[in-house]
This record gives sequence, C-alpha cells and structure tokens, in this order.
Amino acid sequence: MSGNILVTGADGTIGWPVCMRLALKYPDKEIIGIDTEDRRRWVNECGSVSAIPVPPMKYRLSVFSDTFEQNNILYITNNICSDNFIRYTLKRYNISTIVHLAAQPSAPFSMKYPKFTLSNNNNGTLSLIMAIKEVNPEIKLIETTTMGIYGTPEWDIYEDEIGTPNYRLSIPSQLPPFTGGSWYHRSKSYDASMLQFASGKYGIQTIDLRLGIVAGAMTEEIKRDRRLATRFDFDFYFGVLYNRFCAQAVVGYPLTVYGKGGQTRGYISLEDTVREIVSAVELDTDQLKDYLPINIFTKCYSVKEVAEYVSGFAGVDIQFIDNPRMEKEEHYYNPANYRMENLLEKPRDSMKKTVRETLGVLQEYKTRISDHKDAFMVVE
Ligand code: USQ
Repeated sequence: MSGNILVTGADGTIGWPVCMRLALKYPDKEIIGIDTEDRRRWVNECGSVSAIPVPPMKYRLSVFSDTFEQNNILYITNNICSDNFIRYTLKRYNISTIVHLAAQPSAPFSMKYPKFTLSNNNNGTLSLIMAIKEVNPEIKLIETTTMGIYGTPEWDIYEDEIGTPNYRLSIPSQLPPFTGGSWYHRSKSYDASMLQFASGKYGIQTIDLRLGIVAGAMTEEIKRDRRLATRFDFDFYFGVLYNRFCAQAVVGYPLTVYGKGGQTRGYISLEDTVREIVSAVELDTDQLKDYLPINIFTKCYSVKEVAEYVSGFAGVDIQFIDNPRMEKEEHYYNPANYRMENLLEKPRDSMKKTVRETLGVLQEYKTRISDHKDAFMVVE
C-alpha cells in the first residue's frame, strides 16, 4: 500500500475502532477519519443516547495518543457527499485505500425517512467512486454493505453465482435479485450494484464486505482504556438485536421479540468485525477479481434463540410482541462465508462470550439505560 487510508463514518460504532486498529497496524501511515456526526443527533432526536457515553472525537484522539503514543489519526468533520471535499481529500492526503463505513444504517429509521436514507447512502458512495475515477483509479474502495441486500431468500446466499456450491474465485461475481426488506437494505443493494459497476467500467478495485449484525461493545483498544469507547445504541431505531437484548436485560425490561421470532440473521462480534475489515485492507484484489463480495458473519441465529440465551443468562422475561416491521417471521436463511474464512481473518469470539462480556460492561451504565428505557419501543 503506497498511500494513506481514509475511513468514512469515523465517529460511528465500527468506524472509530477501525480507525484505532488501522493506526496501530500502520504506524507510518496517516489514517484520515471523516464523519458528519449526524448519528449522535439522530439518536438524540429519537429520545435516546449511547448507553456507553461517547466523548467528543478531540478528547478520544488525545486519549488514544496518550495510551498508544501514536498520533497518526487525523479527524475531519465533513460530508462525503460533497464532491469537491472528497476530491480535495484524496489528493491532499495521498489516499490509496478507502474504508467506507459512513451510512444511515437503521432499517426502521429508513422506513420513516426513505428519501434521506437513499440520498445520503447512495450519494455518498457515488461521490467516492467518481472522485476515485477522477483523482486516481488505483485507489482501492472497501465498503461494508450487508447480506440483507438479498432479504431472506429461499436460496443459499453465496458469494459468487447463485446455486454455485463451490468456492471459486475465478468466475465473475453475479448480483442476484435484490430483495432487501427496508429502504436501508435497498440503499445497500444499490451501493453493491455501484461497486460492481465501478469496477467493470472504471477498473476500480472494490471489496464489498457484506456484514451481518454486529454485537458487543468491546475491542482490544477499548479494553485498554474505557475512555476510548465506541457508541452502543439500544433504542428502537438504532439499537441492533443483540445489543438491545443485552441493554434490556440489565434493566430488567422483557426482551422484545418481534412476531414469532423465527427471523434469522448472521451475527459477528464488534472485535471480530474490526479484525475482518482491517484484514481486508491487505487483500490484493488484482489477483482475485475487481469486484469482490465477501459475507462477514460468525454464525446465524433466530431472534428467539438470541432471546432464549440472553434470558437464560440474565434471568429476564421474554415478551413476544406484534411485529412493528414488515418481514418474514419464519424463513430459510443460509449464507456462505467461504471467502471470509479463506481470505480474511478467522473470527474468534462466540456470540455467547460476546453476550456475557456485554452484559458485564453494561452493568456500569444501568442508570443511563434505565433513564431512556422509553426509547426501547416506539408507538407509531
Ligand atoms: N428484532 C426483534 N426485536 C427487537 C429488535 C429487532 O425481534 O427488539 C428483529 C427484527 O425485526 C429483525 C431482526 O431482529 O428481524 C434483526 O434486527 P436488527 O435491527 O438487529 O437488524 P437489521 O434491521 O437487519 O439491521 C442491522 C443493522 C444494519 C446491518 C444489518 C445486517 O442496523 O446496519 O446492515 O443489521 S443484516 O441483518 O445482515 O442485514
């Protein structure tokens, strides 16, 4: 890798720990983090907060340099949808790799704000692609999309052609029909399509990390100093399943299983997510193919299975409630993760370990969660 690394969404749940890990792995490179910090505002406007307080970026950066004696993260508050700003940034900081994590990531929020979600997510990705084409088509673009671009299909979610049971890197990746169940998921479908198009039309190397649901609060760096914490949302809109159940459990709120609870997804811990994303930076797609989708998850569980585990461990009730989402509640779900296993790091954390660890951490923030427990459910 010749130049520096740009991380979009650097103030986000995954973005901040990825910035720290990249800075430590590449001490001679500059990590340029960009974020609008909109996520902080969205969550506050939904009547909630991050369970674990997230200090301003300036403070986290000073803790990072004190703790690790390194000063190679540069943070900029700005919007990647601005073409001029992105072109300038790629040139000014000699960027050779982009880790694109900036997005409005919530499915329920997207159903409330579809236009904003599509324009924010798709324009951001398109700005990056066009800036790469103009400034330097050699810049590698890594984005986290989701296996959810295919919704819950009756077929196996392979990383190459549908129905191709074998792991083959030599064939070009096909994009099967998109059937994602929210405007957020549809925005990521179009991002995946743009990544493929950009590689075919402009020869840009694109890696599409199709990430499952990320669980937990901890990474190696955050364990060193809690002041380096990343955000942990538990509200109706921005909290994801495992994290919501853990937050509910610590304040004795019955675990909110939507509908029958047969909804099945792939999960991965935050620490493993960071390891996978960072290891993708090293991947040389030249030897593989230009557009490379990789499914990222450790194991699949149904909502009911997650609830039963958290309930058994924390001794809290489970409540089956009318499903506020439009989705299948019992369905086939079988994604592959050959490429993650073969090309990237192997995940280390079991979900059980992640739940136990998360419940332990959240004990310290019980009052903060309890003060905002109305945000667990929204009546619309
Ligand atoms: N669910 C419940 N109870 C709750 C919250 C959620 O039963 O209290 C159910 C949902 O209805 C859904 C499943 O749990 O069937 C997962 O919901 P989620 O909010 O944890 O995850 P999802 O909406 O799928 O989206 C999240 C992230 C998104 C990421 C995606 C990966 O918000 O950014 O891309 O997970 S994936 O699910 O693989 O598409």
